[in-house]
Amino acid sequence: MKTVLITGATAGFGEAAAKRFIKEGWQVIGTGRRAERLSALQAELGDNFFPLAFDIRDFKAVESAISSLPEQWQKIDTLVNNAGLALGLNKFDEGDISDWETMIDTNIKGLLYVTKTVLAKFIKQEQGHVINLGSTAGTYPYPGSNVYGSTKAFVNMFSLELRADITGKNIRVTCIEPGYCETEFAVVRFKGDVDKASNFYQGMEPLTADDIAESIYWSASLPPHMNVNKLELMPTRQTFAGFNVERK
Ligand code: NDP
Ligand code: 8X3
Repeated sequence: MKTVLITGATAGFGEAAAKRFIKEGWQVIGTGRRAERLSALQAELGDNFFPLAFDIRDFKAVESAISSLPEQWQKIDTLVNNAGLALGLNKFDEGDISDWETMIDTNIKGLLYVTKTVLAKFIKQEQGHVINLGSTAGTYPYPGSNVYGSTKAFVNMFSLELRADITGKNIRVTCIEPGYCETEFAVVRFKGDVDKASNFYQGMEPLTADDIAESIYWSASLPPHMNVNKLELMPTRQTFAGFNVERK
């Protein structure tokens, strides 16, 4: 039986992906800070789901959680680096420094910490797959995306850099880069303002967590000689920001 470790399984893409992999007969290690949500998922999904609560911003916590896995959960085939967040939609000059730090610590440093820890297993096993959640925000700018979009540009690029570094080690690296998708993402971004979050997606039929779970599972389930380098997905009603021209 194959095992996938999914960071951020307490909501959104991570939770949907956990359900998708379980349905296909995989073992799933689901992580996140909200231990009670992980326990609820275990109750729903059964013994093939293993809850592992830790904060990805804390390297020691990452190492200790992953090394504490019971024997039958130690071999990991696929890592889904999904945990992440945006905070605020302010223009850069009105941005909040602690929000920037949280996004950088989570989306960049946390992702690196988990990758380093699990990659050591992949290198020993001579097999593995890292699937990162980048974003269209890492490729196309929009007002208010500044630091968030830049953290995702890091993820998009790091995915290619990692693949270059581990060539020949039989390890796959994929970056999934979605556009607007309605999860708890906007509720977190707007700091609990549920109305503002749902207005963000009004009338444009955003992607769903299940859509993204499908793309994650598809990338993971391809024959081992196939590597999806990157996969960019958008709702049909979303296109590119385009250039903004200010006329005198
Ligand atoms: P959600 O807010 O629904 O879920 C985010 C998950 O990340 C939660 O499970 C949360 O768990 C976890 N997480 C956040 N911070 C930490 C932390 N410090 N330590 C551990 N886990 C953490 O968002 P989505 O499912 O929409 O987003 C998932 C990923 O996809 C993110 O990286 C996001 O940037 C990216 N993305 C989202 C898009 C969208 O439009 N929704 C589009 C493109 C990319 P907990 O709070 O329990 O710790
Ligand atoms: C999330 C997509 O466009 O809301 O990464 O920033 S967007």
